[in-house]
Amino acid sequence: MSQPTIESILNEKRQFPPSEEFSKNARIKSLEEYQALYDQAAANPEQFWEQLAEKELHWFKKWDKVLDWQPPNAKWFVGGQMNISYNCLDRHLTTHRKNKAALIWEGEPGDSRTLTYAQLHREVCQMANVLKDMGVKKGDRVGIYMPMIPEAAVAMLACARIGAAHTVIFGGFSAESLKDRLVDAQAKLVITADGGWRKESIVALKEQVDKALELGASSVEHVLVVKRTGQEIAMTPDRDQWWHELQPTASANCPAEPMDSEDLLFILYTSGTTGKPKGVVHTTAGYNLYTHVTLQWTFDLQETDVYWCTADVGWITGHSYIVYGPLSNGATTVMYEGAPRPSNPGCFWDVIEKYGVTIFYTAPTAIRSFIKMGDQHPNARDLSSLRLLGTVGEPINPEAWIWYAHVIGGDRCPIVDTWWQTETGGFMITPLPGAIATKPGSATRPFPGILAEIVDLDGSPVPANEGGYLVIKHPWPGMMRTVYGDPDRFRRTYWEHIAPKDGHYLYFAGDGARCDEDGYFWVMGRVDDVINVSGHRLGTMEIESALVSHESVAEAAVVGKPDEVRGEAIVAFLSLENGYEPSPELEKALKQHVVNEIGALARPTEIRFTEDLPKTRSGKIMRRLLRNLAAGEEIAGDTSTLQDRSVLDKLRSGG
Ligand code: 6R9
Repeated sequence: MSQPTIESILNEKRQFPPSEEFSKNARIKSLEEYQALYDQAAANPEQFWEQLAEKELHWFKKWDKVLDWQPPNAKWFVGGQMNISYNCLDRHLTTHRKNKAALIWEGEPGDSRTLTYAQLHREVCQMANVLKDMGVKKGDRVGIYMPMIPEAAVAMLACARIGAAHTVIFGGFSAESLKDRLVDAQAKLVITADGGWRKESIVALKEQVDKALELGASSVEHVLVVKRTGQEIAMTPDRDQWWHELQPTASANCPAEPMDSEDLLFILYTSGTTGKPKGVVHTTAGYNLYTHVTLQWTFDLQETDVYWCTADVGWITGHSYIVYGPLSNGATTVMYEGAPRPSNPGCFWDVIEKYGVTIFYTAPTAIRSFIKMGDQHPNARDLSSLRLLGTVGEPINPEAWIWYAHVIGGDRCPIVDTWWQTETGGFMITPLPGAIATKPGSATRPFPGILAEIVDLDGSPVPANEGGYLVIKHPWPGMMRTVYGDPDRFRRTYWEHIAPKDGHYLYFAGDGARCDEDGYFWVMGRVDDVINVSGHRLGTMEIESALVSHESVAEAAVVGKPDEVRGEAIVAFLSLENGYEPSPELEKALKQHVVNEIGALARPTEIRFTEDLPKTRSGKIMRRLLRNLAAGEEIAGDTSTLQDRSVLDKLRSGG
């Protein structure tokens, strides 16, 4: 099995057109139909989105203006009022969907729950009322630190319902990371659970919240705790409340607050190129419309589909495509608390068989780990309910794509490889499965309304098949609006790397890509200091800051190296303070230190001690060389700017 290298992807020429059967029943049935939508949207994006906003969503008040674009600040549906929780719940209750399954949940220990639209609406209203009673008001921020249980979705929708912005923090983050995010967002309340399942063990979530508050998350006044794992936890009187004690008496009547289109919906923190994660800001109406339409067309949603996205709600994929996109469409969305592990390698396939999942959406890293676990697990289950597959998070190597299509999809299901980001809100480059022939390893063509291009640093388009920077030329409704509390960073990070072209601002995604002669995009990966481990974005600077905060570390440089299953693995090069010597114990302690500072997802795979790091004459660490070293490759390119060549020689010889 190999990683997507330039060679393997350049040599990939296979094409998979949709079957006639699939296209015939699809929402968008042909390349011509896609092209017509694309052309119409490109000619007049505002009109394109306006028509969809009218047709697809409920509005309390119509907008005055579709787009107000003062680069880099976009406002969509200015003057309009709506509520995404209303669009996800209330409007389905007057239809045949009232008693349709909204959320099917499968727990790690084998328990399960199904909530119909009416039941989900009821719980959301109850939690919204509890939040109000606990002092949460429109405009406040609420932290959500939860396992994958229905209450995570209930909490998000309850916040949206009363106009409080949520910031979901992935349950794998440490107390320290949780604290940083709660402080940055100035969260007033945190919704958590006693614990969550991680494979066979329990993660003590509430304990982490207690620690985060001790560490200085002083804006937090109250904590609402859902009982999940049942272990003994500390409850601070007046500050902490149990959900199961408040729910029974909470009123199920809570009308959705009319929100302005551009009111803050949520903040989601993501890694960037500095040590401090950025709070990506998404607002109400544009995000609702964008996730709604992209899901409907890309996953060709039909009324009877059972749709399962395996992401965690702590990431953007969970926000857009477990909770908001599916529910806004009135679909049935599956949520699974477990994870494949040696003792239960077939658990995903059991879920598909048990619920008759028709659409399955997962990540390349998961696919590669299934390949390792063996075909016997999926082969022993009935996967014939599946009709469409998706992937997201990193480039998929053609070999994994082919395996997915064959072993999981039975050569019958189209694969949608969706390229997008926390910042984009929803899918940007993706096949529409009834219309676009797929090529393994390519996310294919831009979604209608998305004007994507590959350019050089001056913003000039590069010729077909040449590598360059992936940019977007026109605003779209789901785009991030700013970095929370730091508009300057927003401008610098996304809008100033590439020069504006002919007065047009270009959104810089941070990815390198090429576009082939058929207009298909091939995303190659990050071009900045962000690495992608198992589909999770991590800033190398974040991990370096964590390492140098340890007393023994003088200097640290972190790079990614290719990894068969995870895509990239974390390698840290360290020099130590005087008085410290490299040892296996210190290595272990340093790895644990990173886990404490950031979370288990950032644990370095490898630590290499060195006397000095290779630097340029101006003192910049030459990461390019370290990447070569970590991968065991020849040092590529120019090394003439290196300050001291002997550093490199020592590193090569392992010293
Ligand atoms: C949705 C999500 C975004 C980064 C992005 C890119 C990589 C995501 C991809 C892909 C190639 C795909 N990425 N999908 N690369 N093909 N289909 O993953 O958001 O966590 O913000 O990561 O992930 O490098 O820039 P996020």
